[in-house]
Formats: sequence, structure tokens, C-alpha cells
Amino acid sequence: MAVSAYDPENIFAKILRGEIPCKKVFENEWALAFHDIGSKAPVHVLVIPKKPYVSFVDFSARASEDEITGFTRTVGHVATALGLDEPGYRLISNVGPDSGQEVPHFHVHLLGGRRLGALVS
Ligand code: D5M
Repeated sequence: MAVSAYDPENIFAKILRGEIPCKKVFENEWALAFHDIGSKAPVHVLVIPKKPYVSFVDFSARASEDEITGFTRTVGHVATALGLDEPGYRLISNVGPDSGQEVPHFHVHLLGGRRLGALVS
């Protein structure tokens, strides 16, 4: 998939720069986690890398191994800290128009807190 240029004016870039607020859950050198504004489950948190990547395609191709490890471990840490490991949770990352990706900064949706329904609609 072709990756378009990163738009530094996307809403998550503005959140990372502190230009607009978010309900922060966790932050470290690799990632910022915050509550999704349109929550689809009792827990709906977004985890985003600190550096500018358009989507998972871009992140998986360009991020260093340290970034990939740091980001992935942070997602796991946030899920554990939110008490989601048991009975489980769902990770989703939308990539491109067919997925419905709205914000062109790579993010992972962390959903849990209830029995989740069908994956695809
Ligand atoms: O998901 C993008 C998600 O980002 C969508 O669930 C709404 C959420 N969103 C949009 N703006 C904000 C702000 N300002 N705070 C928190 N959450 C936000 P996608 O996978 O791109 O469709």
C-alpha cells in the first residue's frame, strides 16, 4: 500500500504537541495513551507512537526496532495497567480508507471491559 505524506496538522499530532487536550492514561518515551473521544466500550483507549507515522504500514516499514519494541511493550503495559488481561481485550489498528481510518497518525485501539461483538461489520 502506498503511504501518503505525514500531515503534521492531524489531530493526534496536535495532541502530542499539547495544542489540544486529551484524557491521558499513560505516557513514556515511545507512546502516549489516552481515552477515545467516541468510546465504543467501557474501556476504549488509543495508543499512539510519539514519532510521526501515518499508519501501521508506515510504522512497520520505517520505525526502528527499538521503537517497535518500545511501542508494543507500552501497549501491553497499558492493557495490563487497565486490568484488561483477564478476561481479555481487543486490539485494532485501521489502515487506509477501506478500514475507515480517520486520523492519519498510526494508532492502536485498545477495547475491553465487556464481551465484545463481531469484529467486522
Ligand atoms: O480512529 C480514530 C479515533 O480517534 C476515533 O475512534 C475517534 C478518536 N478521536 C478523534 N479525535 C479525538 C480526540 N481529540 N481525542 C480522543 N480521541 C479522538 P480511526 O481508527 O482513525 O478511525
